[in-house]
Amino acid sequence: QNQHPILLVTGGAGFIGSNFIHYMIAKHPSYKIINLDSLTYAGNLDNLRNIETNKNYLFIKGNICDSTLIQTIFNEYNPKYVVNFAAESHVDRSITNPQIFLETNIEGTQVLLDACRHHWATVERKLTSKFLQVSTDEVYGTLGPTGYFTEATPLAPNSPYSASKAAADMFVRAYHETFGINVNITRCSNNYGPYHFPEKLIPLIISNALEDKDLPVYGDGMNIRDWLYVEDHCRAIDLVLHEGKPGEVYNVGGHNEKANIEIVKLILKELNKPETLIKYVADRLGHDKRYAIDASKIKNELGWEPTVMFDEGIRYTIRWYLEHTGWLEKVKNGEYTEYYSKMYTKR
Ligand code: NAD
Ligand code: TDX
Repeated sequence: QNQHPILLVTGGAGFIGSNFIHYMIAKHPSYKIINLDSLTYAGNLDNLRNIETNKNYLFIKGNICDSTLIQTIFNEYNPKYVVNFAAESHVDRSITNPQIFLETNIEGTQVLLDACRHHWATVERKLTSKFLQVSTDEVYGTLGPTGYFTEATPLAPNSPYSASKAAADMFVRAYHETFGINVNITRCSNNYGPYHFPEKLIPLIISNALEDKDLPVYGDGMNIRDWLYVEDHCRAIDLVLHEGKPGEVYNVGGHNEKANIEIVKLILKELNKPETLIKYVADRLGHDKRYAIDASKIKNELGWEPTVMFDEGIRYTIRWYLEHTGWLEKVKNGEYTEYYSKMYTKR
């Protein structure tokens, strides 16, 4: 077990989870990685094609809310580490259908925590095993024109998505305080990079611009997000998993604040497409104005800093999409087309 630690990754077929599995397989060749994913619309095994046959990798299709399945996996594989990415992750979908966000994001997290509680009951396991919850800066709510979220910022979620992530964070905290299991929570800002599903701003804009379709910009386009290249996030998770202090929360961010409209114009410029494609549309309900992360704790305690500059990361990402038009076309299947027309027609 110590020589070949078992890492259970949930939601590993999604955007960040699949990038994380690629990262960990290369970084820790002695680890056995189990990817548990229910393959919702956002789960895509094409993200993992080149490692499918790796002997250190196993995929299990299943739901994190299924406590019987989770117990079976724990009994059979005895994971040392659990990293929970599995979630409903899109704010707009949480506005149209909040219920599934409660189920997956809150109940699912609690089911995983319960398995850890039962399987890591000895003092030794409490010290050597870890549950890492991949959370988000959105749990802190929204900022005015200045200031940053620190780990001490009170939670004030504004969307059903962020409310469900905040509730899950509270369960993680409670299981640490009450049952003594070793946990960390990471709260990261907006990620971008390969395998990002085209319901999210950056891949949606790239995908529409390539087809010369309207580029929907919510409100005045002046909402600000702090963008981080996905591999920098994966490196932060790896570091917190191995070196994070028990029970601690770590913010992760790019120090890279950009207004949405800036991003859209930059993508248009890179693709040599006209700004006339931009279409200002009705704003998102409860739209958070600005996110910005103070990542000094993870820098001072664990030595983590972002390494990919935005200009470089976004160019690489655009090139990736240009070189993976087959991947993009495949994910824009029936479900996506239906979602897209519901979301954007007459908006
Ligand atoms: P994603 O939507 O691309 O992927 C989610 C994955 O979870 C999919 O593969 C999906 O099939 C799987 N899944 C959903 N419900 C499940 C269930 N009940 N059981 C098992 N698997 C299930 O999301 P993402 O953007 O990769 O985000 C991953 C995690 O990181 C989420 O927890 C999200 O809250 C968090 N996060 C995301 C960002 C971001 O910018 N994307 C930033 C900070 C934090
Ligand atoms: O078509 C669009 N037009 C638009 O103007 C879309 C999809 C988005 N936007 C705006 C809304 C946001 O201000 O762009 C910004 C980014 O939107 P999203 O890509 O939907 O991301 P966001 O809502 O910021 O949330 C993301 O970052 C934090 C992830 O989806 C979350 O899972 C993560 O927790």
